[in-house]
Amino acid sequence: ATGTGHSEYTGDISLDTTLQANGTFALIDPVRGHITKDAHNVSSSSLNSSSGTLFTDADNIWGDGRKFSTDRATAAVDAHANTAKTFDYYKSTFGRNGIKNDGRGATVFVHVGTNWDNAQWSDACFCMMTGDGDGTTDPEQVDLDTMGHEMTHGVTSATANLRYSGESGGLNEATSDILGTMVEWYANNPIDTPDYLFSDQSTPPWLRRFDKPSLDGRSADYWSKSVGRLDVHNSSGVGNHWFYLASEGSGAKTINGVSYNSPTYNGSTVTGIGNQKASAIWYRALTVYMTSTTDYKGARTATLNAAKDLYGATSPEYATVAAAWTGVNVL
Ligand code: ASN
Ligand code: ZN
Ligand code: CA
Repeated sequence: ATGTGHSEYTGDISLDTTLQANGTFALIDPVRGHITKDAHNVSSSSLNSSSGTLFTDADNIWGDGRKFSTDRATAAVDAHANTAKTFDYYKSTFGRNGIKNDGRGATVFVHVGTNWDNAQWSDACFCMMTGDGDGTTDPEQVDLDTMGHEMTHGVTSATANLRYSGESGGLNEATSDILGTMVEWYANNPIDTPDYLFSDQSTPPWLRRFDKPSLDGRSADYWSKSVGRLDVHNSSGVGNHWFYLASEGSGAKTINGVSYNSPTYNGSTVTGIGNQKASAIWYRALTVYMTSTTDYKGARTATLNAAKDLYGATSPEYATVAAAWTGVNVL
């Protein structure tokens, strides 16, 4: 069935739902297979796939469009639709049929924990868990780039399986930030407009950014031999900065009303190839060349191999991949 959702972050949208035998509609996506449940504030560490309750509704019109809504279905509208958008991004861009490329849909939980200002993917329950934000400035963690980020953790687990510590952990996080942000570019929603800011809607003004990751006060702009000792959400800065440079090039630029200014190591200059090509190169590197122990030096090799496959070793795309890594001090 096709319902109507009054979402928090993307206005009024259509929702793929299922009419059940008892005459009520449920947040079961019949096309992509994911289902969306209320965790009823159970904590992330206590959840499993059979926890919580499936969202159901009599008239197939869901939510009230408000952040911090008292209507518990509102966060579910965004979570359900943005999971569908992520599925569609992978299918139409890369021909990937779901997280494991086997058509199986995940379980999506909203209202996890109490004032849990986070979201995560779990391989164990094949589920995404989203919290309600901090209760003051950060609303429910169900916006497009966040859902794209968490679902991409599942894709990474099913492919390169980058170990979640050290430099491979930074690459794992960068993969989720990069491809999660590409879901936002794919959706091209006029309210949640595409940008190079991560979690800008649910953690305003943003949680991380790609042009100069160190602006968050924690993330690395460049590789150094100690970068793998940072938290994985900060060593990811090297990969995120590579993605911005490869996509848009070095220097200052305003895109969709947001100003960026991306520095490079040793003043090297990079000419951008656009984020579609840069992300296609990353995805091929992730799914064909990276392994659980790939580090930043290995990522340079993996993306160069991917660029060679896709565009040729003498292409401008190949040259940009190399220049962008040099720009983040991965040599
Ligand atoms: N939102 C975080 C992430 O996906 C949650 C975590 O660190 N487990 O990386
Ligand atoms: Zn993550
Ligand atoms: Ca964003």
